[in-house]
Amino acid sequence: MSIAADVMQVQKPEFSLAAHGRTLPAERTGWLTPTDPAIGVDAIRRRYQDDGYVWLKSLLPKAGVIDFRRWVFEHLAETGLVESGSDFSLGIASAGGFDKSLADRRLMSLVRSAAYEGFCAQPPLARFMDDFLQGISYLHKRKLMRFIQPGSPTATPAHYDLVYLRGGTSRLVTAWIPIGDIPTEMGGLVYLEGSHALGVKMEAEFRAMSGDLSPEERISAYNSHMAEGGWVSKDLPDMAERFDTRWLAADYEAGDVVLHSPYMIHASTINQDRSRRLRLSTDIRYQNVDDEIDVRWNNHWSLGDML
Ligand SMILES: O=C(O)CCC(=O)C(=O)O
Repeated sequence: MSIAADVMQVQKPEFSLAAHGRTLPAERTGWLTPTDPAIGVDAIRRRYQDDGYVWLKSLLPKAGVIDFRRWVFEHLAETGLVESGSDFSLGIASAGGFDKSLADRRLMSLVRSAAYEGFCAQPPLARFMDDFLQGISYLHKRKLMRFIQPGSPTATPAHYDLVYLRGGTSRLVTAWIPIGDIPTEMGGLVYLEGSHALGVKMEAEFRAMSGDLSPEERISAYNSHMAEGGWVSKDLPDMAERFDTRWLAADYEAGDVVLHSPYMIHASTINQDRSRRLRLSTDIRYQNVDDEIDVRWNNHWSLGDML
């Protein structure tokens, strides 16, 4: 689909975006604006600053992304997660149950693998991030990869990322990378339109009232001033109403990369894919190497690491 055609896409009538038992009303839902990387890095940076995100179409070679998807599901197959005998690059979920504890252990191995390291450090992305950050880009070691089963209630509540990374610079950039196509019905990220300004305000309010906290607590997402363990809210329709704005969704394709500001509020919706595809994505964080680094992120992701 061309980028111009993407802009024209309309709400698919057969399903509604949903999360945490609530459906997003059409009038509170919109679409992300796609960006062609060919507009150049200065224009991309301007869009990122204006909108709090930039959805870069086909930044990465699609074949490499699909190949990595295949590799991940091959290594999760033993857990019963993927339909046996299917093409692993499709990532079709098995109809029966799977061994969640084994899958969690495998996932922790996969995020420590050379293959994943290579995927995240692939030259088109690394070079782009150097240009984007106007210096040498630093990729945080703690990197997350997530799979979401079709029909599962799992959805990421609304939050902004700085809450988890308050121990260094605020000049951070998150790259959210779909590993395979993630059309809206598969529950990709949704962004609260214009919310990077809200995140800045919330952060200033938090700083103003955090004088009673110890330095460790002040940078922890789980301090006593944070509602619901650092989440802003699980009620996405209520947030859109409260701030009189919309949640922006997209039909992401393999090869796309979305960059978002650490103040931009985002969430995910549930995976409702009728063809039972697993949603697979990674979210990784960059900054300029010369800015202060939050040392708590100098280790690989571990489940329950409270970061
Ligand atoms: O993929 C998800 O569900 C959440 C990702 C996220 O919160 C992020 O990229 O910052």
